[in-house]
Amino acid sequence: MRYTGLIENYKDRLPVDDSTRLISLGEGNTPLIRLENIPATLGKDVDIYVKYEGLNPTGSFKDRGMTMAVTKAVESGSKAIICASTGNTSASAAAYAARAGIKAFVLIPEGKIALGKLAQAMIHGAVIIQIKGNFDDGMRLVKEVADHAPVSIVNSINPFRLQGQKTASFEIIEELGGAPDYHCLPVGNAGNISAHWMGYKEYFDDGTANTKPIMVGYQAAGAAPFVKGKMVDEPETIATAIRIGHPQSWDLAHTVEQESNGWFDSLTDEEILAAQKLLTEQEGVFCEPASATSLAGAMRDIKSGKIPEGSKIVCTLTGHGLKDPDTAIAQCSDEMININPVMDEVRDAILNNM
Ligand code: AN7
Repeated sequence: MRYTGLIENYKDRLPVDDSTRLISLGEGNTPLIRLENIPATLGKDVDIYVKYEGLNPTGSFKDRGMTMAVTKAVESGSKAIICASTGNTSASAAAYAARAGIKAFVLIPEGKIALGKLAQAMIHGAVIIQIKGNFDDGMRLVKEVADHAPVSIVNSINPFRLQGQKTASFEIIEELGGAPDYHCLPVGNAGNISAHWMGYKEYFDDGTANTKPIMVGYQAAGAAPFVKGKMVDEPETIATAIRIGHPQSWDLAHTVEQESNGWFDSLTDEEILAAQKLLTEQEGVFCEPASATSLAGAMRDIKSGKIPEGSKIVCTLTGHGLKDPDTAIAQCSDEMININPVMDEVRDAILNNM
């Protein structure tokens, strides 16, 4: 049967009925790829899978939440949606609004969103409002303006977002035949880690899965409120997707930590970029910097033994590497070989680099 998106696939577990017009681009059903080369380099006997959410229609996990949020906005008669965004939410909102035939307004931090995401928001016809401030400023403004203009907020404070995003856990349990031992995610607002936990609990409570994973959230060192135990006013990281200092799902995320016996930790920008490159070079999987935070953290905790040998680990790769071409190219720019257009020089380039 033709796959037509996660709402259709899980309609018994989502707040829709037969009369709901579904706004879908075929999101969900993303690959769960078993790493074949990286585990050996860690010198540990572990089974690592990456859930490649970059293969959603707009290239990030946001589409899982956006299909639900926009479906419900349209159902309630809304003609416009609004979000603050570090990039991916704006790309997703723009695309789903286009699909629905409604307007999208997106507030983005000036100069701090990756090129691919900006291109997406622009080409889909969103109204782009750049602010001289960061994501947290944008989020504050969105909450304020929603009381003064006819717009539906589609940030993850919209509960339908988390409903859609919980389906990633359903897919993982179905593919693995049970929950993993550990599930590692990059954390910004902490909506996604909270949504995943909802999904795991739902399948556990109805007996579809016999266990629940330990949830581990990794942040960028310059934007790590959950590690510091307090809000961060000037968040800074190369992983612009998670350049967030005032997470919206603060309480939910702490509940996840307690209920799952999990933890939060942080990674430097160098560690994040190294994991991104390792994954591209060793496994052929290209994710954006923020996404590599999950793998970087998992590798560190596997090496130290905090995540024990014998574990089955899922790392969510939240967004596609093509979202941020500038950072990818900057990492590799000295590796290019420049030659004259003659065969000898091509041959030498090959033989010198075998
Ligand atoms: C690639 O687009 O907040 O912890 O405005 O784009 O659920 O916030 C993006 C977040 C991880 C963090 N990885 O997820 C936005 C935005 C990527 C992301 C996160 C984001 P949450």
